[in-house]
Parts: sequence; structure tokens; C-alpha cells
Amino acid sequence: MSDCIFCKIVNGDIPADKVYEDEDVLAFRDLGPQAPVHVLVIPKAHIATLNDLGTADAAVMGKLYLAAGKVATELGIAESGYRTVMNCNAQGGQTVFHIHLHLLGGRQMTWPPG
Ligand code: DGP
Repeated sequence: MSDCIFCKIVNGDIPADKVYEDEDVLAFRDLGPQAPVHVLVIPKAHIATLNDLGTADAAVMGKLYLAAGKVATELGIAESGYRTVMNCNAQGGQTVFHIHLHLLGGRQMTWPPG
């Protein structure tokens, strides 16, 4: 998608602090971190929201979580713990319409989330 900011990061048109990449998945640090570790894990292919997932996307969704686990280990938060969250649409708090798994850690998380 030519007007999607995360597609531009995938294509290298916008710089990002990348922490993981394979053929299907990219992970990079969030521009406005909400925790000492705040990484976004995205599929390279454009999917706007969770509502747009099809059965063909099942594998890449699994890859997002596998990548998040690798990044958590590499960044030293796997044992202390972390949170993964994917926001969907307005009331879910989604602001970038290319799905992304937030990986947050390095501090105590609270529940319920805001
Ligand atoms: P969400 O609200 O769930 O759609 O999260 C979008 C996140 O994307 C938000 O935490 C800020 C981050 N973000 C927005 N634009 C950029 C960008 O250009 N670069 C990076 N690294 N993060 C961005």
C-alpha cells in the first residue's frame, strides 16, 4: 500500500530501528515507546486490521508470535515477562492500519489495560 507508513518501513522508504527480520516478518522499535522495551512486530504483507484476516494469513500470524518470542529473548525480557497486544479499529486504539503486534516489557504491566 503506497500510503501505508509500515509498508514504507518494510520497503525501506522510512527508516526504523529494526530488531528482527525474516522473509515474512519485520520487527522494529516503536517511535513512542510505552515501556523500556516496545517493539512492533508486523507482517511484511499489508493487512489493515484483524478484521481483514483470512485463513491464508494463519501462518503469518503464528510467525508474528514466534518472532515476538525471539525478540523478547534477545532483548532480555523473556524471563521477567512481557505483554503482546494487537489493537483493532477505533475503540481498540488502532492508529496505524497495517496490523502490528506490540511487544512491551521491561516494567510491570497493569491490568485492566486502559
Ligand atoms: P496502534 O495505536 O496500535 O495502531 O499503534 C501504532 C504504533 O505505531 C504507535 O505505538 C506508534 C507507532 N508508530 C507510528 N508511526 C511510526 C513510525 O513511523 N515509526 C515507528 N517506529 N513507529 C511508529
